[in-house]
Amino acid sequence: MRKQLAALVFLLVFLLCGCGRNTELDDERLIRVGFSQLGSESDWRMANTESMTAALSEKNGFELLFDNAKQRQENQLLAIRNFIQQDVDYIVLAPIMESGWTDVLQEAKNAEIPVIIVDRQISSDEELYASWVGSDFRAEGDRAIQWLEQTIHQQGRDDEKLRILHIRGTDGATAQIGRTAALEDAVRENENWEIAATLPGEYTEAKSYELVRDFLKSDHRINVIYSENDNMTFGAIRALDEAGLSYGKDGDIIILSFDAVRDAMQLCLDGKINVCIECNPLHGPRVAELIQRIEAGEKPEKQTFVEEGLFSTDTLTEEVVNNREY
Ligand code: GZL
Repeated sequence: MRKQLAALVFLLVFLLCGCGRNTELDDERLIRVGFSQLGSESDWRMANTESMTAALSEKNGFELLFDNAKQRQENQLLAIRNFIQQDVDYIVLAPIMESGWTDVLQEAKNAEIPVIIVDRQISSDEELYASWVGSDFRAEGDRAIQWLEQTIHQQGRDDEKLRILHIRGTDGATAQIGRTAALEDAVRENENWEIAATLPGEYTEAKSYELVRDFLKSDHRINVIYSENDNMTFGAIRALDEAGLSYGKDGDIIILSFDAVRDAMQLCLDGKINVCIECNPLHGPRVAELIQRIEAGEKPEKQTFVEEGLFSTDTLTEEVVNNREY
């Protein structure tokens, strides 16, 4: 009788401890994660990669298979299929754009490999991924517009014609969609505002510099630059300097810049950028926690938005800049 009872207890303990996703996983085995990063186009992206690779490290219990797609969606699709072939435990995807993922995510689902989406969103059915973590990009844009409306009002310029140079991020990226929509809606609502030009800067400093330089050859009549990331702002500033135009706190052109990476925050402190709208890249710990929760048998929420703010040249301090993690 005692032997039967002991066997029953052992069986119960064995069954109970197998409640996570990988019941055959013993504690020592590393969780194998395939991470498809879209590229290395900006300071923000480098900070994101650093955060992800630091969190999904061996000392944290992970074996990371990392792939940099160099800004090409086809490379991300190849990487994901490779991760499936290697039978990883999880796939993490930082998608370059929202469309084009359904087939490959269905393949991952068929292989019973959970997928976590990070940063930009995808348009595929949410049943094809376990969870998404990132920013509310429309809210970022609305935050920028609210600051601009308040600033123009405080300067007594409500009745002045505003010509806005819009430097847009990669077409189809959720960040571009949200930030652009906020600006376009604001221009419709403010009859004195107009978009002088929209330049497709693709989030890079080099492309933005070329486009702004060429624009300024034929048109200097702008009061505002709405730049959808800091690296494009750096390129624009280089072109403004070459054209001899003033900008920032004491200049003729107001600059709004998204991301709030350290170099942009320093320019904001120096009065060169009027406002930095924060976009938090430090998703590594959140993704690692999501994976651990799935391992423990939990079903995490489909979406997690990160907290973000805004820093203006009037309120920013040296201490805040020095304490920036990225
Ligand atoms: C935003 C991210 C954008 C950043 C850019 O979450 O997707 O891509 O704003 C980056 O700097 O290149």
